[in-house]
Amino acid sequence: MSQNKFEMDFYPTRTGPESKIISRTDPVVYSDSYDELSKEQAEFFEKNGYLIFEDLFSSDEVSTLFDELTSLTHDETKRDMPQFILEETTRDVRSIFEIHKISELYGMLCRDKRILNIAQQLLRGKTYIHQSRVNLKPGFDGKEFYWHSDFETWHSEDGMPKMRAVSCSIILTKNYEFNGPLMVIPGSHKDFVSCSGKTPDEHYKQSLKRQEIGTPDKEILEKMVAKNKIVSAKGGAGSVIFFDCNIMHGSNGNITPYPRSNVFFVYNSIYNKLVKPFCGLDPRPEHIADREFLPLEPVNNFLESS
Ligand code: 6CS
Ligand code: FE
Repeated sequence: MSQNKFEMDFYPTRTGPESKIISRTDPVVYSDSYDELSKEQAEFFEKNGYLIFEDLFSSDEVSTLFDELTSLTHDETKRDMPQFILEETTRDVRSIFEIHKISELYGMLCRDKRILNIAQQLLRGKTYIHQSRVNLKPGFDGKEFYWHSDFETWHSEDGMPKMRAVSCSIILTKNYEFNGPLMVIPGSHKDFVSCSGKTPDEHYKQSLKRQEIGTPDKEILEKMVAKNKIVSAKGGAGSVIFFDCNIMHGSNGNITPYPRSNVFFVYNSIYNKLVKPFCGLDPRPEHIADREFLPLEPVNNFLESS
């Protein structure tokens, strides 16, 4: 029984020792008008759960973003802020959450019409940032992100009712096949993997470094990959990957000298605002899941507006 008296739990998870598949009952693409995305692009996203846009941002724009990121990560005083997640075994910065509030430049970037308009079409209507982060995955020491569905966590630990959110990942340093690019299982967004186990208190303190609870078991993963294979979302700096909130994804560690730094904006529909977490625990902190939001308005170009 969910903790939300008035909210049906359509995707119960972490309710016991069993892991099982629940079919998705939510649409994938909410709009049936084709302005930002062509019909073919919308149909590809509906079927596969992701879309890659090569060179959506120019190399000049990306180097401005990367310079800002470099100054943030080199500022030792920031490293102890709650938004900064360090790698489990080193003091390397693994992620910076709420980057759209910490940095005015990234705050404008998430409103840039080149990406916001795509999110608004996929989700039909106004959106807000549920979560933003930069995953740095530094050279030599960047650790992996094990297979998971973001929605499984956002539903269970943040109280996100339905699958009406999309992630936009902007590549800041080239994602080669060998430095830990995002890997997705195409089509896996149509099955909700209800995970076994129980959410520990303050789970995010562990899961953002290395996630175990809320990950699919191996048998289910093997079946998903046998059916849909794995796609590595490689791309040059400035390319963008949109992926559905429920697609099964992960990324390998990085032992090469090439950092794999991507910024992620999670757009949530204003009609899908968070309720009480379905796991029954207290909501996660606002820098991980925003609960006070203003609908985003698109800007022409993030550089002209910041
Ligand atoms: O818990 C979360 O919200 C974060 N965890 C992962 C592994 N991906 C989504 C998000 O960054
Ligand atoms: Fe994720």
